[in-house]
Amino acid sequence: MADCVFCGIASGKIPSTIVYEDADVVAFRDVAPQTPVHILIVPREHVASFNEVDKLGDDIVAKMFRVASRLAKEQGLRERGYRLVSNCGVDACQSVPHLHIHLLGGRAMGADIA
Ligand code: DGP
Repeated sequence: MADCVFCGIASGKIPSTIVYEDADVVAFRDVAPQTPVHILIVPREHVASFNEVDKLGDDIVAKMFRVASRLAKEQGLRERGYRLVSNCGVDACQSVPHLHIHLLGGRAMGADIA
C-alpha cells in the first residue's frame, strides 16, 4: 500500500535492518527499540491491524508466530524469556497501521502489560 512505512520496508524501498524474510513475512529491528532486542514481525500483505487478521491466510498468521519463536531463539532470548505484543487501534496506541507483532526481550520487563 502506498504511504505505508512497513510496506515500504517489506519491499525494500525504505531501509531497515531486516533479520528475517521470506515470501510472506518480514522481520526487522524497531527504529526506536524499547528493549535490547526489539524486532517487528509483519506480513508482506498489507492489513491494518489484528482487526483484519481474517484477511490473511492461516498459514501466514501461523508463520508470523513461528518466526517470532525462531527469532527469540536466534537472539538468545529463550532462557530468560521475552514478550510478544501487537497493539491494535487507538486505545492500544497503535502508531503504524500495518499489522505487526513486537518481539521484546533482553532485559527484565514489568509485570504490567497495560
Ligand atoms: P506500534 O506503536 O505498535 O504501531 O509500533 C510501531 C513501531 O514501529 C514503533 O515501535 C516504532 C516502529 N517504527 C515506526 N517507523 C519505523 C521505521 O521507519 N522503521 C523501523 N524499523 N521501525 C519503525
